[in-house]
Amino acid sequence: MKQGPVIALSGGVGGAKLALGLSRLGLGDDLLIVTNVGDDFEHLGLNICPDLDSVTYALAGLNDQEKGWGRADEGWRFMAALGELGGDNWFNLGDRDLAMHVLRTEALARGESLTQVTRSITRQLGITAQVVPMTDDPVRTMVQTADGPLAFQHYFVRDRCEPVVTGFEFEGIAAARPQADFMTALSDPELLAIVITPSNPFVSVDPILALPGVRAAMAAAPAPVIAVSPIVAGLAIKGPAAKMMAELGMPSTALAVAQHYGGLLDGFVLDHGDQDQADAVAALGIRPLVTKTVMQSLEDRIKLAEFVLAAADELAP
Ligand code: FO1
Repeated sequence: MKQGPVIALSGGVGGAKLALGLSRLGLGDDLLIVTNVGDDFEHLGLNICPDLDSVTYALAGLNDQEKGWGRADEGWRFMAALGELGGDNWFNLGDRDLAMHVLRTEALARGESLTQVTRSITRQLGITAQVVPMTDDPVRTMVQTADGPLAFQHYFVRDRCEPVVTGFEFEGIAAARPQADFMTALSDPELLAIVITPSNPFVSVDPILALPGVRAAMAAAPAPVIAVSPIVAGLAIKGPAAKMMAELGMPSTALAVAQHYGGLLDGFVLDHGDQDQADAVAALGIRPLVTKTVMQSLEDRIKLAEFVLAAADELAP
């Protein structure tokens, strides 16, 4: 295993799975997981950061594998009491998960940055990889729909991804500064790979790519950029990516995801089920990389992570 920094861009569930695989390769704090904050929102006076929490809980082995978000062995007495008191209960906050939101909200109110509070919490949980927000500035994903704009969690949770999507807007993105360690790692001559995890391209990865200076820094980076398709045989493993693609007039295919990322990519990982799209990916000037991309077990997560880094080694200039 060559040593050197590896950057992974991650959203929630799918990204967190590959992030966990990468974190088991002995990279230590050479692994930098840059996480989307566009899903973040203030709710009941709490600063909620779903993608940071999905990655943190996954790496700490605390995540609920069925739901894909929040903690395992969770209790819902807070939610029950909230309901009794007539509180806003469309967004489920588990009793143990609540500690994360209360601690983070208190730290941010004290003036700590999201980077700082995330570093304290991940260290406390024994996570050796670096987990950072994509920026410490406020960015909020708004989902444009046929009936007007929706805050992300209203679209995703309250309205169960049912509204028809017409586009996205990342409020605050123009003034947002990419997180410092992220930009430093992008210009590190020892950088081994930039991995775009199989998260939702539109609402998990695009916010990171839309940060001023990030695309240019990725293009100039010495390391290959490899994305893992979140679409397998026309379906998203989890979440609304395929539905969004259909509503945006795109085919819900792995190839369409490769086209969406375009010239940014050196390699694109397809599942065996999409082998037939490999030539079309190659025609884009992107190296098609075919393997099993569906991650059910920890073994799957580690194997896919190894595959991606081996491909990066091969694609390195
Ligand atoms: N997703 C849901 O579908 N329903 C929920 O009630 C819900 C609560 C929740 C609480 C904390 C948290 O960190 C995530 C939560 N999520 C919930 C998932 C969240 O909406 C998504 O993980 C991301 O925003 C998209 O990846």
